Amino acid sequence: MMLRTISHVLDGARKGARAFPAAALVLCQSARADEAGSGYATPGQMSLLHGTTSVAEYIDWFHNSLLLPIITVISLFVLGLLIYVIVKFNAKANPTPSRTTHSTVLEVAWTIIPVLILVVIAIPSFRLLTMELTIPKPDMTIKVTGKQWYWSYDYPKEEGDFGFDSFIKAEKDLKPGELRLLAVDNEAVVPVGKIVRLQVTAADVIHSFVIQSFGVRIDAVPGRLNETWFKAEKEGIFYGQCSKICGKDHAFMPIAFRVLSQEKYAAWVADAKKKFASAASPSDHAANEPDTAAR
Ligand SMILES: [Cu+2]
Repeated sequence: MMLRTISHVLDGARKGARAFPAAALVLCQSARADEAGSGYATPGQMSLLHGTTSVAEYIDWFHNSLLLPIITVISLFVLGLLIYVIVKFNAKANPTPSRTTHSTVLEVAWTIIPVLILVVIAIPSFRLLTMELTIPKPDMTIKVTGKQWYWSYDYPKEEGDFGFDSFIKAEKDLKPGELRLLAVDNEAVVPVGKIVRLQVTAADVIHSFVIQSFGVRIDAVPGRLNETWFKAEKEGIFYGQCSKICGKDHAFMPIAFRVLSQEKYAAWVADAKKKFASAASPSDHAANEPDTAAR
């Protein structure tokens, strides 16, 4: 009951915070610059990538509207205290210092207030964790395998039964509009508005599968199948990167997910079944890996 009341208050604060014209928030908003469906950082961007799933939007709100204002107020408060002490209590201004060692009121206050702040942060934080960890009934599943240094995607029987490797595109192969260090030869493709369950693992060392715009961050651990999910609300191309130092080409194993309408997705699956059917297993073409082609 109390939790519900607090979460109502937070919802109100959330709406209020959206309209609150604090400088920091304005900065974040303008940096985002309405890049519809852009799943990558733009020059001069501040703050997080704009989310395209409910989880990513919640992360956005949690950071921009709750954590950022709290840390700003705390930092300014501490700065104010420091300046006050420096001016008011330096040896010149205050030659005979007070001998006070205890103040019950102060001690209770500096214990209780931080606890309350942490509780305010903890409630939406746990709610976010619940959103991330409770996987709704999926419409489809994709298996993602992190490898040194590329990703493999496997679409199970229900989705066409094929798999492929996804390598970074070398700079010389980039077509106009493709992004250096983010474009890949084979993008993973998913339909818009569908709940996609990701099963993430690794073949060699620990990697981490991260797509900021989807609010997805999960470790890829050899011998373990981790699960997460997302439901992309708009079409477009969304990029991510490996986020666990995994060896020399850690920085050159981008993740690219293309979100398409249901019809376009079906057409892609039909194509992909033919294109990737010849490879018995995705890792079979490991022989022609463009290993360090990125540089
Ligand atoms: Cu990696």
